[in-house]
Amino acid sequence: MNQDLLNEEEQLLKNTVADFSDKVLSERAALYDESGKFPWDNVSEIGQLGLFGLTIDEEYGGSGGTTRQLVVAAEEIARGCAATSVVYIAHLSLCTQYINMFGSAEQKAKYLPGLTSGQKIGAFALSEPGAGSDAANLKTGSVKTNGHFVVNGTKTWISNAPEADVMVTMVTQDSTLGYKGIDSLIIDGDLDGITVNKLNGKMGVRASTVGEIIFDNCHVPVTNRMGGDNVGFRQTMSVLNASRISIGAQCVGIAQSALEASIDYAKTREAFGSPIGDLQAIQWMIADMATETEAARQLVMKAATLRDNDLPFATEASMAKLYCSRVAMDCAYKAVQIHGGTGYFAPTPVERIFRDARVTEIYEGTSEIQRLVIARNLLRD
Ligand code: COS
Repeated sequence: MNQDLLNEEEQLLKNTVADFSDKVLSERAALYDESGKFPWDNVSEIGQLGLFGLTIDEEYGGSGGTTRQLVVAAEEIARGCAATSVVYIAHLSLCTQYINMFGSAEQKAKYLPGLTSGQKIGAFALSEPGAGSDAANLKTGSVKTNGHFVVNGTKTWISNAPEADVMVTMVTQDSTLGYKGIDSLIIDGDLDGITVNKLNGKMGVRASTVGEIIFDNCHVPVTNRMGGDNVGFRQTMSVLNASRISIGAQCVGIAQSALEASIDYAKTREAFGSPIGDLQAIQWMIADMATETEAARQLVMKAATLRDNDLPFATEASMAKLYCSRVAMDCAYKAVQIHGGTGYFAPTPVERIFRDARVTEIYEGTSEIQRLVIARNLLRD
């Protein structure tokens, strides 16, 4: 055990990913932010490090490991490049993990090896123009016919969609049944009847490409449905519960990068005859950022440790997502304040971090949805 309360394996992983983050990801982050291009080289190197296999069964090409290890990796990736961490989490914690948790042996054997190596890119298609927070209200329809589900409808704001080879997609056989009519299908991105339009104009995490997916009489083999009738929504909620821990870790990485940039700047920038770090106003901001970031990290670790021990963790996962996204925003805000005019201009890292942090309060369940989940769980018990 060490100062970070990580065991030997976790610390080794942290050191490896931190080194990659410092030497590779953070060096490329500004350029990717500017270009908005999908970070193929980062993805390929993450694959070579074996990080796409974390928490996925070794039998299917994964590297096994714990949720704690996954959050250690996700935090470090996000510290170097928040956009790359979005690609990572959408691919691993949503798409790959969904198949790992709910796919049949045949589905896992077919899809997981490509996803865990990073040779195939995964996406998770739940949101629709009329169904974001109210996920059960989705309308993308599927009609079973001759060994296929014929899928029609539109998904939107789907991370990784423009590059995706595999899309775990939620559809309904009968929208009047609400959440009970929902199925989850594994859809190959190259099937006929799929059009993906890249969505431009994102405020932050710009290298994490996002798309609208239009299904027009897309024939998906019935063997690509995960589980039986009426289970898709509950499966989806379980996957989101787990993935919210990864998003919490991503927020801690963003907050940590804001803190580190602020400490560096406070040591070198001079005002009133000495480094601004000598000023109490700056010291207090740095102290608050460090305290909040550490508290956020421990909340993520608690949720991860509960999951690793097969204990209920959904409430803590939502608490982690809610609190850590707030901390990411707060630290990004203070980091820009500490940098003053410099921090308001690209390409200072904090200008980018400020924009990157904002979406964490929105995707994978808004802060309002996290509060709803936490309160419902507390009031039900
Ligand atoms: N974990 C496990 N099961 C859950 C769950 C959770 N967090 N939330 C709901 N369920 C289950 C319920 O237990 C219920 O199953 P049973 O009938 O077997 O008990 C079923 O799902 C329906 O639940 P509920 O009636 O609560 O559904 P609602 O439509 O009222 O609300 C919320 C569900 C709002 C919690 C859900 O729609 C949600 O999480 N929305 C946000 C979705 C999201 O994160 N979108 C972002 C897109 S991905 S980037």
